[in-house]
Amino acid sequence: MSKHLLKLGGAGLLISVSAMAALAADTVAGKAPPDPPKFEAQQTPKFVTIGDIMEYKALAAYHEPDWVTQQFVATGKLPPVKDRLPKEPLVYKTSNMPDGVGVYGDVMRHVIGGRPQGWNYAAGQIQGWGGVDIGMFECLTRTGPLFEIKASALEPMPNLAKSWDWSPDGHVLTMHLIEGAKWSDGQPFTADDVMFYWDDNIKDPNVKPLNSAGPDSFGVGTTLEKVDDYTVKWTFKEAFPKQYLYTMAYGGFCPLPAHILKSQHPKYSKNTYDQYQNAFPPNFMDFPVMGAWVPVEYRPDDIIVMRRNPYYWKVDEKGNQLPYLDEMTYKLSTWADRDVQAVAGTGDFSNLEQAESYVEALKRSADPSAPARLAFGARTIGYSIYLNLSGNGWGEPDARAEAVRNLNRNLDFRLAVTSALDRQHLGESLVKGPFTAIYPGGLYAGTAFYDKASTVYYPFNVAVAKAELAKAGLKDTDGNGIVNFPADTPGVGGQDVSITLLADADYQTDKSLAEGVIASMEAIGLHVIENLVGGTNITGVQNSGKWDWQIFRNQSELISVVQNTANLAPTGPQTSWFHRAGKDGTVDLLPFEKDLVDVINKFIGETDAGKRVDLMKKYQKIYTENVYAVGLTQYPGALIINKRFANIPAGAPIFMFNWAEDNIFRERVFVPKDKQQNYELHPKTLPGAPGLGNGPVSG
Ligand code: BQZ
Repeated sequence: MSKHLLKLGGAGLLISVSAMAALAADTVAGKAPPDPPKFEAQQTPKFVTIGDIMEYKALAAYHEPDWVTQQFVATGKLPPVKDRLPKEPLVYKTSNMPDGVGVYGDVMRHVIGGRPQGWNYAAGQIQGWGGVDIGMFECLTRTGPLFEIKASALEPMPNLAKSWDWSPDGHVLTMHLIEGAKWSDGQPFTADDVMFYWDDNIKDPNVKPLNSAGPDSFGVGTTLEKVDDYTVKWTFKEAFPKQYLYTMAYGGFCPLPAHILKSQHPKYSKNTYDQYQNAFPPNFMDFPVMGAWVPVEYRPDDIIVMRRNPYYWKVDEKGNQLPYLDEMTYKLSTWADRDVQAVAGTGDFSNLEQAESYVEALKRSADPSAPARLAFGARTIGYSIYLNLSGNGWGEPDARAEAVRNLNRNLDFRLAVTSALDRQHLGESLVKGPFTAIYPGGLYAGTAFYDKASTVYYPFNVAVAKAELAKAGLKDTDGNGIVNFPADTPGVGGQDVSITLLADADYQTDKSLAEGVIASMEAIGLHVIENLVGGTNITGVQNSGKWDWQIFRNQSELISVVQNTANLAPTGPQTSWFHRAGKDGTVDLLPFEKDLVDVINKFIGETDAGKRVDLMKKYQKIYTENVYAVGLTQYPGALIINKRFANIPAGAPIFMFNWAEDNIFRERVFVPKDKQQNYELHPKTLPGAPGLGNGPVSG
């Protein structure tokens, strides 16, 4: 515009300067975001390759805790360890273990804010988060530990899938599963478990696994078939879509035991889908897993106790069967209490992620005699306002909600919302100091694919926000300080604009940010109403689409890009967190969203590193210029671990490709003999037979 005005000459110029001043005052102008404040406390990982960490190899001899040999093997209750392990176990290399080969014993005492609904992860049940599901369910590949992999060698780690080959044209991926591995009840793990997870859970429209992997998460039109007991074959429409190997890690493809679940599935029984989902309540103990620990006891609202898996298929280079820790416990409390107990030493682990607790935690752990150490990682905790962009019925909106969706789909409206936010103040209202950074939205500053020059930031400016609201057709027609829907808006014409804001009641940070957003919107005449939902319900509400706006703690795709890449845009009907298919099964993409989907699909099939970087620059520009979501703040998390634990990798972020409960290889963590405590609740016991009310057994 200004260029236009300048051409007008003398008189025009006079008008133009004041007009420009007036216009400049109220016209939105994107600019480069400010650099995050320097944060010296951040630790750096020791970068390696995957080959430096692990391999699959048969060893000459294997070992286990002496009490297992004496109480279970010698008494014939268990076969010898060598017969419980696969042909070639996964072997962790000593050189990558910070404190070397460990010793058996002790427990890691977690405190969590979630509550278990049951063990049926495949049908979307929650196990309580906080590392419960991450520890129980192993996946085809693994990505948590990739924070320590050199960028030039970055690729998903093999896990249950020990190797894979691409066909020359890149459309077929043949995947080789670990051979001879067993579930924790001794039953064989085979391709049938993988096929049951794919055919009867991911592909079954009536079933939605936890963490929302849907068939489109692996590419529209992708197929999977069994070749033999230890080989499966993927066929993709795209060529070399290596991205999907990341999606096959935690949360995307973590098979559950077909020999336990199949008989409860409606396809193979008289059960309804509801009965299938609820077939394994939390008091169904010794539920078979491929993970290192098995749930043996559950006391509602109190605790989940897990004992070592005698069939765990990973060892160290000395042939010691992992894990080293015999027990894992999860105290059922609150997320805030997790920090308090970890710092106090009554709990052993916490992801310090709620900025409000930082000062106290830092003060307490600064004392040399403090029981826990606290280590900051990169700025990978970030919050956004997600605006529901579905204009074709996702979440069955009423007239008011429909009107809000149409506003959300209006760029001027989104420009008003983003310009009304004083992010500096928002961040400092959580915690003072160099922690929080202004986050415009999109990819995070400090991450691999972030490009400052491609990031558009609309600074805080109330006058601009109000002007943009007016441009979106919103004026306060009844003078009560709240703008009104235009008179011709179906069903709500002339009424005050009111917007619901979904937020997770279990996190102080989510609530603080919601209050900050509500106050900021009130200042420009938008009436925002908080809808706090906690516990196991929030995930359901998020997926239902029954919300206008939500405070969202961003997931890994905005940090790593390569993890869950498909979630970066509505590449499929169910892949986006805030724009899913409406009644007719289609996603009513906005024009710039079509560009985002196109960029992401190109990225998924692109193998050239330089082109991938350029694609992400384009993504960031389109995302931030169009305020696809409204970024709020970004800050580093800190890992709090009790000082008696060894083998904690340096610089492990609490969140990047996955949470620290995965990143630190808990199966390799140990407590030196002289530091071991008597905290185990069921010492020298192993999981018993799967079943309701069962529990741990001693030899
Ligand atoms: C970490 C994590 C391990 C889920 C969950 C929880 C759910 C979300 C998210 C985090 C918790 C802890 O996060 O906050 O520190 O232990 O469990 O799974 O917020 O409500 O749905 O995405 O991971």
